[in-house]
Amino acid sequence: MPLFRKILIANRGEIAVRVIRACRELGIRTVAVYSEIDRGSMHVRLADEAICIGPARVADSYLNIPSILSAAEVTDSDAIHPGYGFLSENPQFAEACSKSRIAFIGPTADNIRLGGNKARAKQVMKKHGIPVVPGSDGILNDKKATMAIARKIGFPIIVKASAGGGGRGMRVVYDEMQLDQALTAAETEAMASFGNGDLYIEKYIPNIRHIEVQIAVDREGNVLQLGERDCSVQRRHQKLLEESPSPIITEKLRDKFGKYAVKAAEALRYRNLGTIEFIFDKEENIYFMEINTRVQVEHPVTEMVTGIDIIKEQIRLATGLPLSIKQRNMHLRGHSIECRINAEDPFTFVPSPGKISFYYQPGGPGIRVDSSIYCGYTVPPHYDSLIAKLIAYGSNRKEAIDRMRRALGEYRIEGIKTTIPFHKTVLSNPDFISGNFDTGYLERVNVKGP
Ligand code: MV4
Repeated sequence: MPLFRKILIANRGEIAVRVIRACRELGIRTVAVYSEIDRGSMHVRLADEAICIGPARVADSYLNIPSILSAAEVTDSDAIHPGYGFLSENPQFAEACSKSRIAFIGPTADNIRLGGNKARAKQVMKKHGIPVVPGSDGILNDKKATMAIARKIGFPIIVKASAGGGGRGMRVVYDEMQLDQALTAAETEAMASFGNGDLYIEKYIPNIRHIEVQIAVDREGNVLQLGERDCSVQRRHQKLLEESPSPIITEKLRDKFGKYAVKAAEALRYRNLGTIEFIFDKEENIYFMEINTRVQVEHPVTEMVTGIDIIKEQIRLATGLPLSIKQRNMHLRGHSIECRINAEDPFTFVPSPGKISFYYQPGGPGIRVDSSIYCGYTVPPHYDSLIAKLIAYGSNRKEAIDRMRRALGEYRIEGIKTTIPFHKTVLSNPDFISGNFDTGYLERVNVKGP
């Protein structure tokens, strides 16, 4: 089966550049789309063709389905890669692509729909014997019944939005007295954020590690699991640093995570790239949390330790080709860490858009930079503040840390504030170095300026 001839990338920034790179290696032509403010962006310069899709506001450009489909039609593109964010997890968009006879490079619309219905996805997992956190069976109906469930599972509990993500519509409830108010607040927030107020509850588990497993599935349903990523270094539900493998996962546990991930993909009849997210607690319990139906920001750490180009694999799978490697031939080698470089104040995380007046990017052994910035580029205020990903590879975790620290020291971005100083602090923190951290780590160590 021939690969696509021409792919339109419905995204911007580093992920658009990342997809263009994969396409070029595969011999596929690329079309960049851009908003009026992104005319001078790197993805526009690197693609074979570029087409303006509207004003800076995302609703008018990167989220504008008719505009993007028109761009695909006029450029005679045969597929669309959605990247992450924007339209990547919009089932209507995936369906609209198919209706226009354009391949959507991602899972099926039904996969996306189920991934976006977290209470339902959890039920499917439970039915197939994958452990889930004890809680309500599906979404909540009325407050009286909810109180009974909460009493049964025991406080603290956590209220979550079924359509949720990014911590919105989420509330931790420590006693009965707070429950009613928390439900009202969570529902209002979920309704405002997702247009859907459905909630579910589960036991709140303190001091968790966020462990996720990358999967890739072909048209026949064969599943490859590419090992885990540890994404426990996060602040306000924003991941800041990820690594693979996790420093606390043994071979035996890795096997368990991998088996659950494969089983989850099969249970959901999943296709293409995805990530199965788990909660891992102090007692080494593993619980399914949710499935992400897109390529993720942190995919490079998996690429470094598996040697598999995940984006090329994703494009091949979307064409209908089989997996390029068998599970038994895939081995994890070495260690990789990714630092997200955001255009933000490194200690308050307040966005810092503006013009980059000087730029020097690190390199040398084991260093990779995925970015879309250059000297003279102006970071616009309209979009996500991620401007670069600094990825280090080493034969072991220590070497990866040493290389990351060395690279952070070389990196020069002037004119705007970035999170580079934050990462320097984390990479020198004894708890981080010993692998002793969880999702509450940043709140506790209270990382301060140099
Ligand atoms: C949890 C949890 C503890 N117990 N679920 C889910 C979405 C992700 N962004 C955070 N999530 C969590 N789910 C159960 N059953 C802890 C988190 C969590 C968290 C919760 C409240 C405040 C900050 C948090 C930071 C990381 C993870």
